[in-house]
Amino acid sequence: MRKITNINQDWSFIKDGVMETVNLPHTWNAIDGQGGSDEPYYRGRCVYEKTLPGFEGRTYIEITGANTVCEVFINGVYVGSHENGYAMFRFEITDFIKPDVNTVRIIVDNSENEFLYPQMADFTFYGGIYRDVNIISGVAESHFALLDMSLCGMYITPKADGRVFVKSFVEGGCAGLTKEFVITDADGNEVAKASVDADAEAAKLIVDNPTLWNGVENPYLYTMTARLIKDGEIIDEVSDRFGFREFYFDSEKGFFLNGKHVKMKGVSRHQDWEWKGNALTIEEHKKDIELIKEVGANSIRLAHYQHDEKFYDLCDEAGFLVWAEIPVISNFSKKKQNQAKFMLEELIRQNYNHPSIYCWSVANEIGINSAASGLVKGISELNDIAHALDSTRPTVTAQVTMTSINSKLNEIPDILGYNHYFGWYMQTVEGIDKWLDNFHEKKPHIKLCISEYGAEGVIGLHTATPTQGDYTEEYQAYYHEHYLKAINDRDWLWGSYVWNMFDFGSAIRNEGGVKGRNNKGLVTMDRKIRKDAFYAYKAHWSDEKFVHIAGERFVDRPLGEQKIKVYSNCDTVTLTVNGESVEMQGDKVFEFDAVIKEGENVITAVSGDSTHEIKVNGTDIPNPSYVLPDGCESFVRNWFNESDEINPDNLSLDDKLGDILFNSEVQRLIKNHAGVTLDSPVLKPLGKIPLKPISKIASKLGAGEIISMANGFLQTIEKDK
Ligand code: ADA
Repeated sequence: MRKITNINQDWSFIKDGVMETVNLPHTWNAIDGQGGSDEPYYRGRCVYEKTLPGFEGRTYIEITGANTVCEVFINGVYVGSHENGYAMFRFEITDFIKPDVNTVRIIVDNSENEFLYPQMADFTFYGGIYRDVNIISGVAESHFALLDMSLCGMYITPKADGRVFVKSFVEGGCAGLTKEFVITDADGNEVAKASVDADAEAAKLIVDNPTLWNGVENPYLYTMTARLIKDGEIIDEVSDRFGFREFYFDSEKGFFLNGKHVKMKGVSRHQDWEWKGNALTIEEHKKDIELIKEVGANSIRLAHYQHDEKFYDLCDEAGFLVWAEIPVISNFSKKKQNQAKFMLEELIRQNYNHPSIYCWSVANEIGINSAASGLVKGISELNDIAHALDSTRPTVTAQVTMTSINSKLNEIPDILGYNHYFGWYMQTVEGIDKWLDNFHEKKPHIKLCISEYGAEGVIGLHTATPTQGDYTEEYQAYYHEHYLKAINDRDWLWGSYVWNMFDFGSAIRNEGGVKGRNNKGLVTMDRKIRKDAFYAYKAHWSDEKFVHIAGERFVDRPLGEQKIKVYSNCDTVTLTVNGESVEMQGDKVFEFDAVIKEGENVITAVSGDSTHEIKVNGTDIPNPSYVLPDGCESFVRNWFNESDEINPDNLSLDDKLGDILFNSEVQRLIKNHAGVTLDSPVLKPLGKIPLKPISKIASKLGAGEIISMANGFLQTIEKDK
C-alpha cells in the first residue's frame, strides 16, 4: 500500500555559492520580494539538496509547489523538470534510488523567461520550493494514476439528485483487478458502494437524499474512497472529498446555488504573507480563511494562479465559492501558449473534485496588449480546453477596464469579469455606476461581475478630508462604501471581488511611501490590522454584531467640529464623545457630528453588547507623518482610462510630440525608468509633429484601445506652465 512521507525538513539550500540549512516551505525572496531590500529582488537559479534513505516498492517524489522552473536529480541523475510555479507535480524515482542512501537535488529557477507566465504582473514571483515535498513509496505495481496530473487519479462528478459519476485511471496494468468505490457521509457512515473492473474508466453510484453542499450556509462534504483489489486484497487506496450542488448564472438575475439566489460577496487573495513570501504553513492558510469568514464574504477569487491544494480544501470546508485561475496575465504571447495550456490542465485536473470551485478563469487583463498577435485565438483555445476537461463549470476571464465592451474577448468565456478602478487610477468613483449601466444596456446577454476594484489604504496615512490618490485609509474606506452601494443596487450583477483582501508583495511598486507592496488590502500583509474598509464590508456582509469607530490610527486630529464615522450592522448606535452621548438609527455607516477638544478625547460607540472605544488627540498642528512623503504625490497613474473628456491642463494626444517628450514630468519618468536624459538637439524637430491626425488614423486602423490607453496615461501628467 502506498505510504506518504513528508520530507520538508533539513535541506541544504545553495544560493550564489553560499550554503545554509532550511526547512520547507521556503522562498529566497521573503525579504527582497516585498520591499525589504534596496537591491532588485533575486531572480535566478538556486539549489536544494537532501539525503534520503531507501524506499520500498514503486516510489515517487511529489513537489506541491516550486517557482518557477524546477529540475529534479536523484544521485546526480536527471529525473525530470516542470515549468509551472504554482501546481503540484510528481516524478517516479523507483529506478533512480538505491536501497540505502540517496541524494535528491532540486534546482529551482525564477529568472525571467519569455516562454513562461507570469512575467509581467503586479505581484512578486517569489522563487523557491515554497510548498510541501513528499515521497510516495510502497506503491503497488498497479495503482491509481499518479502521473496524470491529477491529485488522486479520480475525477468525481456529483449531481444534486444524488447520482455520482466517478472516472478513475489505473497505471501499471488492470488485468484481473477490480475497483471498489465507497461513499461515506460527514459522520463516516457508508452511503453508497459500487464495483467495476479495473479497466472500466467510469462508475456510477447513487446517494439517496444527499445533503447538498450549500456554500457558507452548509458546506456539507462527502468522501469517496477508491480501492484497487487483487484476489480479494486491497493493493491501493485513494480518497477525496466532494459535495453535491448545482448552480447557474442568469444575465438578468445573477447567480443561483441549489435553486436559491446568492450574490457573490467576494474578496481576492494572493498567497503571500509579510516576510514569509509565498512559503506558508497550514496555520497561515487557516488565518486567511478566518479573516475572510469574519468579513462576511461568501466567495474568493484565488488570484492570479493556482493556490495551495490545502487552501482549496479549506474553502470546501468553509463553503466559499471559489474562482480559480491560471497566471495568463497582462501580456499575451504565442510563445507562452504551450505553457498556458499545460497550466490550465494542471489546475483543472488537480482541483476537479473541489465543490468550492465554480469556475475556471483562463486569463486576467489579457487585453492590455489588445494588438498582440493571436490573442483572440489563443484565449479561445484555452477556453475550449477548460470545457473539454470539465463540462460542469463555466469559464471566465477578468478583463482590463479599457477592453472595449464590444471586444471579441468578451464573447469567449461563459461568464465575464471586468477589473475597474474608477475613483483610483482614473475618473471618480461614480464612473463605476455609469460604466455598469452602459454595459448592461449594450450587452444584456453577458453574465457579468466586477472581478477587481480597490484603492490603496496605507495604515500610516490619514486625513479629515479624504481625496482620490491620497493613499489614506479614509479615502480607501470612502471608495469601498461607494462600490458596495453600486454593487448592491444592481441585482443583475452576479458578484464582485474586492482587490484585495490582504496587502501583498509587488516588487515593482514604490508608492504611498511603501516600497515593494500593493496596499489595496482590507487587512495588512502581516494579517494583524483590519483597516477601516474591512469594517465597511463587515457591516454589509456579516451577521456577527459589532460596532467600529473609523480612524483608530488617525490619532492627531484637527480641533473643533468633526465627523466621526462608525461602521456597524446594528440598527442603533450610541456615540459618546468626552462624556456626551448621541444615539443614532442608521444603516451600516453612521456619521456623527462631534467636537474635538485640545488634548485627549475619549470616543466610545455602543450598540447592545458591542462596544468600541478609541482615544484621539486634538491638536492644531496636524501630524506631518500622516502625509505622503515628498515625491509620492503624483504616483497614482495607470494606463487604464476610458474618459473621452480631455483636461486641457494636462497632456494628451492632442499635443505635439515635442511638448510631450520635453515635458518636465515626462523627462523625469524617462530618466527614472530608462536612465537616460532626452536633451539631444537631434530630437528638436520632433517638437513640431502634431499627434492628433496620427492617433485618428491609428484609431481607424483598429488601435483605438491603445490610443485611449495612451491618452489616459498622458492625462495624468500636468502640462508645464
Ligand atoms: C490589475 C491587476 C492586479 C492588481 C491591480 C492593481 O488590475 O489585475 O493584479 O495588482 O491591477 O492593484 O493595480
